[in-house]
Amino acid sequence: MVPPSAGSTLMTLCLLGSSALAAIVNYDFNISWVTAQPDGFSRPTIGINGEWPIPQITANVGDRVIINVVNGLGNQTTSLHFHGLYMNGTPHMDGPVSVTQCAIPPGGSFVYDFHINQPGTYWYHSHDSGQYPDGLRGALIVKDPDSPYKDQYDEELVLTLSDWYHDQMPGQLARFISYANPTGAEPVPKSALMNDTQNLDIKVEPGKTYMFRIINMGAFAGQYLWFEGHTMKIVEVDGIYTEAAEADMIYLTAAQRYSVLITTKDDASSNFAIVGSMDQDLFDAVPADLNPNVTGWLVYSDSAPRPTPALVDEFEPFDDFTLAPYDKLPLYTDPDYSFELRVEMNNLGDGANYAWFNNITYVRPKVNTLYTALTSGNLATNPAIYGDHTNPFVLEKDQVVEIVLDNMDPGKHPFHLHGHAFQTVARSEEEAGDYMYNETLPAYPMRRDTVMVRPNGNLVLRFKADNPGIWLFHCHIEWHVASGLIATIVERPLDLQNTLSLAGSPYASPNSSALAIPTSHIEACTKQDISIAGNAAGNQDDLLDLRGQNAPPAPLPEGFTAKGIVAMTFSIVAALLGMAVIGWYGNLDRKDVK
Ligand SMILES: *[C@@H]1O[C@H](CO)[C@@H](O)[C@H](O)[C@H]1NC(C)=O
Ligand SMILES: *[C@@H]1O[C@H](CO)[C@@H](O)[C@H](O)[C@H]1NC(C)=O
Ligand SMILES: *[C@@H]1O[C@H](CO)[C@@H](O)[C@H](O)[C@H]1NC(C)=O
Ligand SMILES: *[C@@H]1O[C@H](CO)[C@@H](O)[C@H](O)[C@H]1NC(C)=O
Ligand SMILES: *[C@@H]1O[C@H](CO)[C@@H](O)[C@H](O)[C@H]1NC(C)=O
Ligand SMILES: *[C@@H]1O[C@H](CO)[C@@H](O)[C@H](O)[C@H]1NC(C)=O
Ligand SMILES: *[C@@H]1O[C@H](CO)[C@@H](O)[C@H](O)[C@H]1NC(C)=O
Ligand SMILES: [Cu+2]
Repeated sequence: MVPPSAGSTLMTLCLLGSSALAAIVNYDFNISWVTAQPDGFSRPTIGINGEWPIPQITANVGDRVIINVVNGLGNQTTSLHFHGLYMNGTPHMDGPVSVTQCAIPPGGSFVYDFHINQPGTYWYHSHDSGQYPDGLRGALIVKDPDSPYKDQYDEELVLTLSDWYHDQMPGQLARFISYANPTGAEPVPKSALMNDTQNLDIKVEPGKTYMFRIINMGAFAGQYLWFEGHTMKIVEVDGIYTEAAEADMIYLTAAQRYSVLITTKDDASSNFAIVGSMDQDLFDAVPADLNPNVTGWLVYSDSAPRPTPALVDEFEPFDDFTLAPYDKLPLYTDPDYSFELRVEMNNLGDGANYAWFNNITYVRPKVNTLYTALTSGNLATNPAIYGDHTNPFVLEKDQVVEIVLDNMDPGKHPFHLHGHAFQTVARSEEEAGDYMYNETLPAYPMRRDTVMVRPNGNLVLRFKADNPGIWLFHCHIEWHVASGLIATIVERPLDLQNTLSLAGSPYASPNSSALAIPTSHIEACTKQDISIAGNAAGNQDDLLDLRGQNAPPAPLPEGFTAKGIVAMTFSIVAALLGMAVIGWYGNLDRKDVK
C-alpha cells in the first residue's frame, strides 16, 4: 500500500563492517498522471506521488535502495531503469522491459531492491515503450564522503537539462514508425528545459565553489551548456571521477552527465546567464518557431537584472575524449572478444523506417532475456536461444570485450551500455567510415556509460566482463530505441543461473543461497500471461526451435529502394497489408504483420 502523498523517505541505519555506515533508503513511488506546464503549455505528464518533477533518488555509496513501485497510470504499463548503476549481483533490478523484467501492468506493484557501490551522478527513467519523455525521468545522486574533490567545493547542486514535447509518446511513436514517415524523421521537441522549468534562478553567494551535477535527461536532443563569465572544472563524467579539466562550454548527449566545479565571483553586483542550447544538427527540419535555447541565471543579487544571454556564433564544446579517469585505469589491451556493430537505418516492407545493428532491428522477445538465460541450462551460452531479432552477444568471465561501432548513418547517436562504464578507446571524425586498426590508443582512456558517435564515423569501446547480467547496448535517442537500435549483451549466463533463482518454479537455482527473483517480478509476468521460461519464442521443450518468435515486418519487396518507396508507399502498403491502425503498443512489439 502506498499512501497517495507518500513522498517520504524512511532511512534505516545499520552498521556495516566497523567504519562504513550503510543505510537502507526506502522510496514508495505511485506512478500516475498529473498535469504539468514546464514551458507554459499544460499537458498530461507522468508524475510520482501526484507530483512532477518527480523526486530525486538520493543515496550514499554503500547504501541499499528499496523502491516500492505502484503503477497508478491506469492505461499504460511502466518500469524503472537506474541509468549508469552497475546492478552488480542484482541484474534483475535493471529495469528494461522484456530484458530483465515484465512491464508493470496498470494497478500492479513492483519492488526494486539493490545496493549502490559507486559514487556519482545518475538518473532514473522508464524503460518501457518509449515512455520516459512523457515525464518519467529524474535525477539519481550517489553521494561520496570520500570524493577526491570533496575539499574543493562548498555546496553541490543538481541541474538537469531536457528536451520537451507537447504531444504524448504513444501517438508520436505511432506516427514516427509509420509508412507516412518513410524517412524516419524524428519529432522535434517543442522546447528545452533546465531543471524541468525555464528561466531558472540559481541563488549563489560570492566567493564560493559549487559542484553542479548536470544531467541531460532528454529524449533526443544533445545540449550545449555554458555559464557566462564563469569557467567550469570537470571532475566527473557518468559516475567516473576525472582528472580536473577546464571548460567554457560542454556538450551533453541525451543521457550523459557531468559534474563541474564553478567558483563564484568575489562581488555580488551582477547576475550571469546560464544557457542550454539544443543541438539542431539532430533535427531533420527546424520549425520556424522553435527556440532551441533555455536560459537560467546565477543569481548573486535579486535586485540586479538578469541579463539576456549573448549570442554564441559557433559551438565549440569541450572534447570529452581528452579526459582521463582519476583512477588511471590503464587501457584494456588485447581484447579477448571483439565484435562490430554496424548502424544502419532503412525501410521495411511496412514502409516505415527502422534502425539496425548488423542488419538486425531489435524486436522484444516473448520471454525476458534474463529469464531465458535462467531457464535454459547449458544452452544459455548459445546466442541462438535469445532469438533472431535481439542481437545477442554472449560474454565469458573476465573477457576484455571490444565493441567496434561503425555508424553508416549520417546522424549523431549517443550509445549507452547498461551494467558497465566502458573505456572510450577511439572515436573518429565525421565521414571516417569503418574503423581502421592503426590508431595510437590512449594509455588511460576516459570511461563513461554514454558516448556519441559522429555522422558516418566510428567508435571503439572496451570493458571487462566482470558483471554477470543481461545488459542492453543501445542508442539513447528514444526514437531509435523504438526503431530497434539495440543489442543484447548476455554476460556470463551460467553464473546468473548460480546466483539468481526463479524460486518456486521448476527452474529454481540449485544454489540454495541464490537470490530469489521477487514475487512482484514474477507476478508482473503471470498477470499478463507472459511466460517466465523458455527461449525467445517461449518454447521450453526445444530451446533451439524459435518458431513463433516476435519478428519485424518483412523486408522491402525486391527492387524497392527507400527513396522510391516514398512515392509509392501510401497505395502499395495500404493495399499490401490492408493495414488497420496498428495500436502503438503492438507497433512497438512489432508482431509480424505478414
Ligand atoms: C496511485 O495513484 C492513483 C492516481 O492518483 C490512485 O488512483 C491510486 O489509488 C494510487 N494507488 C495507491 C496504491 O496509492
Ligand atoms: C492515458 O491517460 C492519460 C491521462 O488521462 C491521457 O492523457 C492519455 O491520453 C491516455 N493514454 C492512452 C494511450 O490511453
Ligand atoms: C533543481 O531541482 C531540484 C529538485 O527539483 C532541486 O533540488 C535543485 O536544487 C534544483 N537545482 C537548482 C540548481 O536550482
Ligand atoms: C539560441 O542560442 C544560439 C547561441 O547563442 C543563437 O545562435 C540562437 O540565435 C538562439 N536562438 C534563439 C531563438 O534565441
Ligand atoms: C538483411 O536482412 C534481410 C531480412 O532479414 C535479408 O533479406 C537480407 O538478405 C539481409 N542482408 C544481409 C546483407 O545480411
Ligand atoms: C589508417 O590507415 C588508413 C589506410 O591505410 C588510412 O587511410 C588512415 O588515415 C589511417 N588512420 C590513422 C588514424 O592513421
Ligand atoms: C549462490 O548464490 C549466492 C548469492 O547470489 C552467491 O553469493 C554464491 O556465490 C552462489 N554460489 C555458487 C556456488 O555459485
Ligand atoms: Cu540514435
